[in-house]
Amino acid sequence: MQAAEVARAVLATLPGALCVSSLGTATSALRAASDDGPHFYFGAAMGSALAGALGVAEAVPDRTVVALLGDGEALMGATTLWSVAAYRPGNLLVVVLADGLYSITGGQQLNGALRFPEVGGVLGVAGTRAADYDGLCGVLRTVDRPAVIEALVDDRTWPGPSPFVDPARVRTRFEATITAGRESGTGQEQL
Ligand SMILES: Cc1ncc(C[n+]2csc(CCOP(=O)(O)OP(=O)(O)O)c2C)c(N)n1
Repeated sequence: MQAAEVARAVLATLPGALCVSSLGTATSALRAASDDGPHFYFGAAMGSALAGALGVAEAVPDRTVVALLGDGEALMGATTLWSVAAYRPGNLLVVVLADGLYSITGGQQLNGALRFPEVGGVLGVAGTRAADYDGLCGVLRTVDRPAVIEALVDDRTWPGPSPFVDPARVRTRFEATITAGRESGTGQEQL
């Protein structure tokens, strides 16, 4: 899969989800797949995106929350998986773009295998892998929550839009989306 296909699978399968993307490819992919929709894009703060998503999941328990993470990011912020295991938010899905590289800084290789599903299993968090678009859609529909999913990215086509975002604009749009969902009662169908 390409990173943008992973993001498209998330949006197609969970159309009302609140998405949080990590810096780099994940943010570019989510922007590409959603036509720069009002998601929570991290443009920096490597290692923080899962903590951010966990906070959103706790603050907005009636919406599905998806953390779309680069694999370098996921490793750097991996300790948050222990918090996910402790709080067990039933609305949180973690999707790791598993390409084995720190792409945005020049394609350096990550050390060793990722093993997020196995780590999830040890912690009591559902964990699985998906190698193609249809498989990923099926997993997103059916996996227990919280879950950590490794999505295989073996086509490293750059998604397109810049991963550098205006944090104030990101926050304002994201908050407005949550408020609008509360007022209209939409976005809750996916729980
Ligand atoms: C604490 C910290 N260390 C290093 C960096 C430099 N850096 C920015 S993005 C990145 C790679 C992120 O890797 P991954 O999450 O796999 O995303 P991708 O490169 O594929 O977009 C690195 C090392 C940083 N921003 N912050």
